[in-house]
Amino acid sequence: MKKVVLLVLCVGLAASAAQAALLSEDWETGTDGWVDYGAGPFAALDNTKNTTPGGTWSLKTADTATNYTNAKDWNFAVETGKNWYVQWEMYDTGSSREYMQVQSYAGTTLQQLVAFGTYNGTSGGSFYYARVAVGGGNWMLTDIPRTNNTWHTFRVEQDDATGKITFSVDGDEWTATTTAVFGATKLRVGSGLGNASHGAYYDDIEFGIVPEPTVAVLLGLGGLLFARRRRMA
Ligand SMILES: [Ca+2]
Repeated sequence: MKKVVLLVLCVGLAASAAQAALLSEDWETGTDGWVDYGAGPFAALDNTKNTTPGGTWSLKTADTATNYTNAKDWNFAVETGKNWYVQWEMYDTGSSREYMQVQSYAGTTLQQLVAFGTYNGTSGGSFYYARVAVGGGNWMLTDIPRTNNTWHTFRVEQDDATGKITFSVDGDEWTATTTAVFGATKLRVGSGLGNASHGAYYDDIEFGIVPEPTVAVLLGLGGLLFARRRRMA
């Protein structure tokens, strides 16, 4: 019995480590580790909107029509696991193009690019857009209603077993599939394209790995055994 509990607890610990976010950013201590994309204008810290409890700062993309700049990149040291998720808060002011991008490169070859946010709808467009650039539908209009000038919780999650990608805003889900399932090598905050001079605010970004179902089940089992042992003690 003891051995089983120990084994399950060990697996549980491993799963906890796997669950840990690879990246967590609330912009309260600067932009260390992030790299500006392009030649400017650049996204910059801003204290007029913020969603972090007790915090001050969010990242604001510049109001601009300039392409191929105005985004911040996080480069992962190695390609992440394929069961990734990314969650963030975004406050859109009526942009034509503002979104989060999960990019995957093999050397200089783009293997995949998944994006979610506003696209081709100045001051509106009624719904958010999702992109699966490789092995999917490229830009797709979701059925998730778009509302500007307020914070929303965006999330994208990839299931590596099925190729299903779940996009959601405040829990309202829309799904797509891809045949090109890869881990991330880069996270890009912002479209890097003109936003019709309506920049967006980004805050509380988290990127991590969803534990495999078997590990999650063992985790639950570990919890049950632990509870049982506590009762027995
Ligand atoms: Ca913040």
